[in-house]
Amino acid sequence: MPHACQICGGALEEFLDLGRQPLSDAFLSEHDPQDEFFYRLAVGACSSCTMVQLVEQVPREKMFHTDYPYYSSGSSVMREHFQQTARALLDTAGPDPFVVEIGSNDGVLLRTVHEAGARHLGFEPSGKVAAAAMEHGVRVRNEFFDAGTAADTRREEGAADVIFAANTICHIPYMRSVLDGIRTLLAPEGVFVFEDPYFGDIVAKTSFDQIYDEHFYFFTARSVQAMVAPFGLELVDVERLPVHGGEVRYTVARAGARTPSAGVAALIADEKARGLAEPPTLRRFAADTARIRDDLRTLLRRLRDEGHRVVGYGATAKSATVTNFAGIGPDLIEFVCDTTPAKQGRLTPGAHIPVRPAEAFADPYPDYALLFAWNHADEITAKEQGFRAAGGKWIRYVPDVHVS
Ligand code: JHZ
Ligand code: SAH
Ligand code: ZN
Repeated sequence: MPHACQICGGALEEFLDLGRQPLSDAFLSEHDPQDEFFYRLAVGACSSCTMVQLVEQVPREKMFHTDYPYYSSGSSVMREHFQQTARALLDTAGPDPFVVEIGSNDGVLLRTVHEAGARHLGFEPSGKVAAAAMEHGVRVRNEFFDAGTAADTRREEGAADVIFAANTICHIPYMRSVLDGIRTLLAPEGVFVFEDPYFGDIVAKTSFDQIYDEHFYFFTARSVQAMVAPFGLELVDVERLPVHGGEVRYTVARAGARTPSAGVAALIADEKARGLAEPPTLRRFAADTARIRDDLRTLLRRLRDEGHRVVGYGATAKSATVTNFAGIGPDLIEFVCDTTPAKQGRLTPGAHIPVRPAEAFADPYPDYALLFAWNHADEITAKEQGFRAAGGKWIRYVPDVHVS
């Protein structure tokens, strides 16, 4: 039996197997690295609605819980991005809007909405990041958004004029429940705006590390349009974004409420012309992924054998896929530095590489740094100019393995 598409029930055609993987954000205590949860990380495309998705689901409570360690405010570029996004959402909404965010994390976006005095509510199941938002005065419901909690909110607080989500909708396998909830909560003229990594960019850059437990769906304009239609919703605008390696911001409204922009049809036409979710493209993506894994492993082994010091930069969720797929452990990477207190002093999932504070990077500088947080390259290379000045070299693996 082939696996079934979580959107339409069609047959999934598996095109990439990244092997046995741990939870990407489960950083282990140095004393107790046992008892890790593993699952098979594989991706397929639906032969009917084209949605690209994982073939196995990890239960949501295993990923998103009190100690979830990703804090959105850890990047200055992302803070700025969400401040601008919040202002744009408020500018285009009518008077006295009610703004709801799904996956509000540490309040990186809703802080600006709150400071503007607007009514708002965040849904955030992960306890500590939710508490960080509340400390800034942001209103948060410490719950998963789904059909049930959306209906509660509609009853208690009325309809939402704007429902926003960043890097969250693609994390939710139970999409029919979510879209049912959107249909219930959204005001008649309201908009549902969400942004997530774009499968078109993932293929163009062979950024296979965007594939991990939390990233369940890999959206295209075509698959999103098909996904929302059965719920009386319509894709009315798309905007490409440079953040996180290339994303698309999708604007969805009730069917007939707004005229779709020309950009929607143009992006879908471009995806069809590229054969984006079609077998030849997906086979090439899988082959490119295997080549990058082999090149990276070969390079790291050579550097070790030549006696060079190599450290990782950014204990990203993405790096779990790279290290575990390529067999990169503490024998090849001395440690990974990261600014997040919740990750420091721990071991990376599966690969068990120690995570050290950012200050460890220059103490003293290594010969090479493997840039796991490649999506923040501009921000990081700007602040780490001393590394290059000291003769250090960056190793990148997106879109291919190279040293600079
Ligand atoms: P970053 C997470 O992915 C998980 P990750 C999640 N699934 C998702 O979709 C995205 O976020 C949004 C550190 N850092 O943003 C902070 C430095 O140390 O690439 C972070 O731990 N120094 C929700 O984890 C990590 O790197 C720096 O200067 O792949 C970056 O993680 C900067 C800028 C970051 O997301
Ligand atoms: N929007 C932020 C956070 C992304 S991290 C940003 O773009 O940086 C994804 C967040 O979604 C996590 O904090 C996680 O706890 C939350 N999340 C996961 N499933 C959710 C659901 N069903 N409803 C609301 N939030 C959810
Ligand atoms: Zn489908």
